[in-house]
Amino acid sequence: MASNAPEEMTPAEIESGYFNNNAPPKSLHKHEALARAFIDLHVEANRRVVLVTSGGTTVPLENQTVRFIDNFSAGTRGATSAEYFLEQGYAVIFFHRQYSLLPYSRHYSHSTNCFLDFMEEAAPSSTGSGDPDHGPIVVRSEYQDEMRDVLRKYRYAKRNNRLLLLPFTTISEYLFELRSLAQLMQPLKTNALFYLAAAVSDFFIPRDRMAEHKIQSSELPAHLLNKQGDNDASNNDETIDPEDIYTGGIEAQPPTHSKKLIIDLDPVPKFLHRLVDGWAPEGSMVVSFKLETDPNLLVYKAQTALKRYSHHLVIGNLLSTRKWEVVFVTPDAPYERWIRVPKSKRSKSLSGAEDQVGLAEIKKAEGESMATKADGQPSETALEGVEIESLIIPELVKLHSNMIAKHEGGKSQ
Ligand code: PAZ
Repeated sequence: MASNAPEEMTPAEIESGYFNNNAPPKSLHKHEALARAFIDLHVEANRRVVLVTSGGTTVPLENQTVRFIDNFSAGTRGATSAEYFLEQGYAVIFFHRQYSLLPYSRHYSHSTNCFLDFMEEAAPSSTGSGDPDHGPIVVRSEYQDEMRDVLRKYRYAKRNNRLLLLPFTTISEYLFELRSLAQLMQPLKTNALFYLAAAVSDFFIPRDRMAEHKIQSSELPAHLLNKQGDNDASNNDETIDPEDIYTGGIEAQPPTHSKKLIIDLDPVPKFLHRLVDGWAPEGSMVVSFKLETDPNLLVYKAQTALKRYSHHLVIGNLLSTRKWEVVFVTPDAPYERWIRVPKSKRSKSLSGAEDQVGLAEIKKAEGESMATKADGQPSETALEGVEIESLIIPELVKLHSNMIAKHEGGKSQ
């Protein structure tokens, strides 16, 4: 039977095409079992559960992967948001890129905050017990209060089973597990929230076109050629219409020179449609993120995503200002709402560009700022070193509560 061209396929056909042609991750069953037990516990307690996705997905170039394409995301947004969701009483499934930032431990991990800098060796005990040359390792006095606070919150979350950590690495692992997790969340009904902050690859190499072994950068002797069991894309003599070749605007034409590695990537199917319309529980809330670098595009792209997938909220952010401002784009009034950390409370960021704050909004409003202060936002003096997630999550929780109330109201009529 001839299959439809991708643009004519229904979302359900695209789903089966993808999941039938790519291998499920080895960890799928184990993660499903962990998630099922976690969800059951919180269904029983009638507690809200948020699935936070965090960090970037990789795109392997070889099946036995030596090289892969990756992206910038460190998982700061996801890990920080997870802490604020826990503070709001949610249980959190933290579905994250392996080795990216984690809730709580993020305060003391990775190169900028090496945990060793927080410690010192104290003087050996004066009581004479223990080795006089070996003082106990302690947290430096200036970090005691902050670390105690973080440690208490972390231990509370662990002791009360409020946080489930599930890792992914590749785009394929992400998609298989996202589908399973969303389906497992069905019994949560309106208590389920999806907070999709991961930076998911837009392009990938399908399994049937992926090299088995490490791609070679120099010619091999003839007797070693074709013994590698590669699914070499160059054997495919099907001609592709130039219209179908996406160059990302970088090259007018695909290069034809030799000695270049040309990687032929397919677009990753857009599964948000299926999440909203099939996998996620009815009445649950779905929030996606939209990242752009061009201020002129941000609001437009967020609005387009909202229209296309008919979900509940798109949170737009610019790469350069994401730690200080985001825009909530909703299907209902006020449609576009900016949340900003006040100027005096912005953390310093080496990668950010503070002079770009406001550009995405100002351009759109032709010089007029449409920024609204988040309702109930603490006063400026109370906002020492504010993380923008501390403003985003309470606003989101209000929207989720409104959705639940509406749903309940609708049922009782
Ligand atoms: O992980 P991080 O804090 O460095 O970055 C967060 C983010 C920019 C990846 C996230 O806020 C986001 O926009 N995620 C969606 C990206 C996208 O697919 O458009």
